[in-house]
Amino acid sequence: MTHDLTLPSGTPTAEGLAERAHRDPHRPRFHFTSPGGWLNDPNGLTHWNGVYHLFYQYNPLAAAHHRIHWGHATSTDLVHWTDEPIALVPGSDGADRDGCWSGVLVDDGGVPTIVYSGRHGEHELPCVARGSTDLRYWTKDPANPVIAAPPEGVDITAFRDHCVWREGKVWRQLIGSGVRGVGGTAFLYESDDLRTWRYIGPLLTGNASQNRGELDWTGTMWECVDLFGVDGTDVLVFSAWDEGTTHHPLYWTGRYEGDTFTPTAVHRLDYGGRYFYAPQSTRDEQGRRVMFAWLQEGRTDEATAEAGWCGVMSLPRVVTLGADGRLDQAPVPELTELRRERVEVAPGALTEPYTRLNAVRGDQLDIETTLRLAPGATARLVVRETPDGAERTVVEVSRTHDGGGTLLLHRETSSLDPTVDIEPRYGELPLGEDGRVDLRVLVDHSALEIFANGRPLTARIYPTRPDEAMGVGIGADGDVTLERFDAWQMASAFTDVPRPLWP
Ligand code: DQQ
Repeated sequence: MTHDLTLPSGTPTAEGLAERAHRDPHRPRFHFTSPGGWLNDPNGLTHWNGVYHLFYQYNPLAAAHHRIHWGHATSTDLVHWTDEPIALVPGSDGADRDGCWSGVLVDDGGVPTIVYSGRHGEHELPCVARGSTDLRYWTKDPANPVIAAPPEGVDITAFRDHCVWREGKVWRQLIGSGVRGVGGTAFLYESDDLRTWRYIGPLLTGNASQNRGELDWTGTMWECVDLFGVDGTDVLVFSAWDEGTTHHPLYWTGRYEGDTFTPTAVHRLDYGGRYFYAPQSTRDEQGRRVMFAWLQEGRTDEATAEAGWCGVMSLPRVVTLGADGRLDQAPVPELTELRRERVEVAPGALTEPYTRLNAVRGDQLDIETTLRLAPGATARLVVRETPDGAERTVVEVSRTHDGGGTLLLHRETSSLDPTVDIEPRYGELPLGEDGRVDLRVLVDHSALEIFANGRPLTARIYPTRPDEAMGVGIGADGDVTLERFDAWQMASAFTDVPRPLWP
């Protein structure tokens, strides 16, 4: 295989990337990361003959988004991953000369088939590749791109990313886009053979003039559209994008019927916003809806270039429909396999605003707690705290006097490095009976995933003294009862050696 080593001027070279990545204290150890270089969206998610396949947007040459390849890893348990040969490399010329952007994998009568966005210049068009039976080796279709241009007569903001499924005797496909001056959209196509596509029309179009600047703004383009049914409701997930800015993942609930999606409501998918971006899901062989997304960096391009790697894949999540008609999310139960020593805290009232738990320490932790909050009360869980308390990350759950709840992540003191993102993140928290909150916090070096009564908040944190920022504590203002608290050390999911950039 030959690789074009041309990188934009100023991009650090690939030399030592995997070694540098491996040494970085901010690199997670039980979340999937690329061997080095750049990782973004999950692609081609599938559970094929008992094996989970995770493909991902990958640049093995630098920790920068440039001439994106498709990396590939497999797992039988969603916990331990084996690096597989790179699946797609941009062509020396042709439709994907400048990158193999996001897409999906479908089973075409037993032939694994990838539908992806080939990038050429500043544009992306749909391409197809067929795989060997073990999904390791891929042959691009000579007819690529299989759709020559976006729909005629529509002034679009962009055109890329795919959701493809079999419906009766035909294939259907959504391509993410946006109608200039109107809003984000998903264009619907139909095909008999995955190669010749008939344009049907927009499945649904958002209104970009509504809620601009808000946390549920639907943007001017929808990236990575994902349509699926869950527990009797249809869901259309997309990532709201505008003029090069990746805003946040959202989802519509509603009804997909015929050629349209009739929406009921739009919701935030993860309160971390861009830290859980471009999600993709698959229905696994157990019938579960399993979702992954890309945890973007919150440090500068210079810092990531220096680190030799960037981008984290979320933990796999099971998505179900909650009683309130919104999605509930939880890490797959398989992850408990990595739990090691457990520390328990005795139940009782939390009477202090803060108590350091000297028995719990670490930067690889899984914490599960059940709290009961009276009206007006706030409970807090602190992680990654230095002994002097100068750096600490605070997860807060609150109950207002009128019965509402909030989940809030304070990152203002997560790092004393003035160049990293320390903006707080927050969202609405549905409370259980008597103010009950089931809170789970997974800490994996710079990656943080929080689940509060099924609502997720994902983010990144970069303490400047990572070896000291191991402290954990709890506290409350107001009347809070701790009904349960368990913390486990989490084992690493990867062997302790650098991984080859070109497996
Ligand atoms: N990332 C891909 C695109 C997609 C975006 C390029 C979302 O296909 O729209 O790497 O992060």
